[in-house]
Amino acid sequence: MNIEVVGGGSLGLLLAGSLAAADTGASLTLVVRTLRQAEAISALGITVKDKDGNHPRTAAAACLDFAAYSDGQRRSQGGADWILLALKQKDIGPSIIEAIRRRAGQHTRICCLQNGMGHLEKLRAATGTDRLYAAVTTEGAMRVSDTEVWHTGTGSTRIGAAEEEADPSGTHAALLAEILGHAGLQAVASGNIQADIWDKLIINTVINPLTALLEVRNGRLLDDAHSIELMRRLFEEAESAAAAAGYGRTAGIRWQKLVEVCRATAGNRSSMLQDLTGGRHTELDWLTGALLREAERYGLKLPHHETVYRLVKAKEALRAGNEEGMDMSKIFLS
Ligand code: KPL
Repeated sequence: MNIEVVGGGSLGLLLAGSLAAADTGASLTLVVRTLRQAEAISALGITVKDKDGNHPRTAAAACLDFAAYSDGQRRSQGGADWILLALKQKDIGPSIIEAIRRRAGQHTRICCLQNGMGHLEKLRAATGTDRLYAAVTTEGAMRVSDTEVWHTGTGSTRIGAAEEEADPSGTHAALLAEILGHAGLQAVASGNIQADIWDKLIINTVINPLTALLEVRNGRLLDDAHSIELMRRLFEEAESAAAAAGYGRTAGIRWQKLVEVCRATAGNRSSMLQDLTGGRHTELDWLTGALLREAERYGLKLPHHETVYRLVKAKEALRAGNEEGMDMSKIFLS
C-alpha cells in the first residue's frame, strides 16, 4: 500500500512520523510546503516525542516539497492508494488541489483531516472524485521544528467516506484505520462521519474562539462560571444548527463530550489561540463561519456565535498589525 501524507505541520508530522516508525508494510511519502523542510526531513528523518518532549522515536521518511510533488508524475502503479490531506483548511488552495487532482490515480482515496466544514465540497468539485473520505481526530500534536513533533494528547480518529455509498460497508475506512492502529494511533471506521464532523465542529466552535479571546488554556474555561455560561450558550446554538441539519444527538451527549475534551486537553493552547498569538490567520471561517453559514441555510440565527465571530476577526486584525495606523485619539478626543 502506498500512502502520501500531504502537510508538514503538527498533524502531518505526527501521522508521517508514526507511520514511518512502525512496521505497517505501507510505503510512505510526506509532502511538505518548503524545500528547506523537505531537505531537513530527508537528511534527519522525523522525530516524534511524547507530550513532555521525551522518549524520541526517529524514523527515515521519503519527503518531497510541494513543487516537486506538483511537477512529479503519478507513481508507476497509477497513484497512491491513500492521500492523507493533513493541511489546514486555509492552506487548501487551487495549486494544492490541482496537484492532488493530477497525482491521484483511478483507485486513489483521499482522506481529509481538517477541522470544520467546507473542504470536502471544495475537493469534490475540483477533483471530481467520489473516493473522498473525512477523518475526525482528537489527537493532539505540536510541531517544534521542521523535523520534530510532540504527541501532546493521545486521542482517537474516526474515518468514513464522505458519501456513504462510496464505501457502504466501511471496508476501506477500516483498512486505513487498521494501518493507523499499527502505527500506534487509535482509529476506527465511522458509521456516520457527517455526525462526527458536527461533533467536532461543535467542540471547535465553543472551545477555540473562547480560549483565543480569553487567552487561556482549554481547561481554564471550566474554572469560571461566566466562561461556563458562555460555553453553554454557544453549545446550545450550535446544537440547534446540527439538529436542523439532521445531525442532532440525544440531549446531553455532546455537552458531556465537550466537557470531557476540555478536561482531557486542559493543558493545551487551542489551535486558534496558537494562530492568534503567532500572528497567523485562524481557521475561524471554517469553524464559526461554517456554522453560521449552515445555520443560515435553515433560517436560524446564532447571536452568540455571531458576536464571537466578530470579536475573533477584530482580534485577528489587531494581532496581524492591520489597524492601518488608526489614531485612537481622533475617535475619543474629537
Ligand atoms: O481541536 C482542538 C483545537 O485546538 O483545534 C481542541 C480539541 C480544542 C484541542 O485543543
